[in-house]
Amino acid sequence: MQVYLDLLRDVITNGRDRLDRTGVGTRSVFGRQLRFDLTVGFPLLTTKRLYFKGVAGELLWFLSGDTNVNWLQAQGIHIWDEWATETGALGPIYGAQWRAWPTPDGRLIDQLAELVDAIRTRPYSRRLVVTAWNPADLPREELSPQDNVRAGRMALAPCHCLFQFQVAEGRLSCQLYQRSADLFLGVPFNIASYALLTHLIAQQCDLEPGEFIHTFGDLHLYLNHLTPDIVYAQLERTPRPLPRLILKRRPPTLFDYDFEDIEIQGYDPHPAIRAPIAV
Ligand code: THF
Repeated sequence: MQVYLDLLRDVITNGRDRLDRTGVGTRSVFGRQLRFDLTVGFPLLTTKRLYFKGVAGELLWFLSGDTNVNWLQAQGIHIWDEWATETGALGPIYGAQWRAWPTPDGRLIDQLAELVDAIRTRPYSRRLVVTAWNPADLPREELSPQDNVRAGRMALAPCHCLFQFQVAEGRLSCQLYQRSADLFLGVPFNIASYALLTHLIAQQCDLEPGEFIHTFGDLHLYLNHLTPDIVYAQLERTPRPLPRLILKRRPPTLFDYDFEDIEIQGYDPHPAIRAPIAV
């Protein structure tokens, strides 16, 4: 994960300081890309301990189509609390768009079920795309997440908004377009999440994982992360060998995975680094 540390330095050196919706302020660049070869190890950050249970739990929650934080909270995962209403609702965010995209004629499109079917039956396809960017459900930027949810809109516009797969020589690769990326807190999470998703879909389609390609729009460091004990502390650390992902069972469908099916082996990270999240 040296490439992650290089990207931190890139944003520090080349970024422009900008205001943002949250009011915290960021240093940001526009347009970058990281590539991870999933055959050499699982891309879980080693220069700080990453909360993998949170990564896996969030992905299982997206895959189930759920958009309410109650299930996450019951698992002890609190990464979505800040944006939810009193009832735990987040509006039609990722889970809803992935599994139940509403059409004008009243149908619901299960993009992920259709994706798995397409990979199996038309592996040469160049249309293996899933999008969470549904303009009809986007929040109004001047309102709070909770007020948007109360009005039936998403709490937050999708950050990781579109992804595409490619099959070549029995390997499944995934490329993500992330329009807005919090490099210190969110990006390590997002890398692990899409790498895990690629492993799960590959298993379901009798393929081996290939590459994960992470393409960024606005890539930023929040200014309150640019401190000696947060970003600069991480830059002092030396990356360690990558862990491996073991899938212990092959469930009947992509939607039947459980925490116990997913195991990380050989993860020996530097200690966690706490940082405030911009809401
Ligand atoms: N908003 C911001 N500002 N950054 C994000 O990364 C982000 N997301 C999701 C939605 N809005 C965002 C939420 N995902 C953490 C990680 C991912 C999140 C939100 C929060 C976080 O705080 N991680 C801590 C550990 C948390 C814990 O142990 O409970 C960490 O140190 O990694 C990106 O998609």
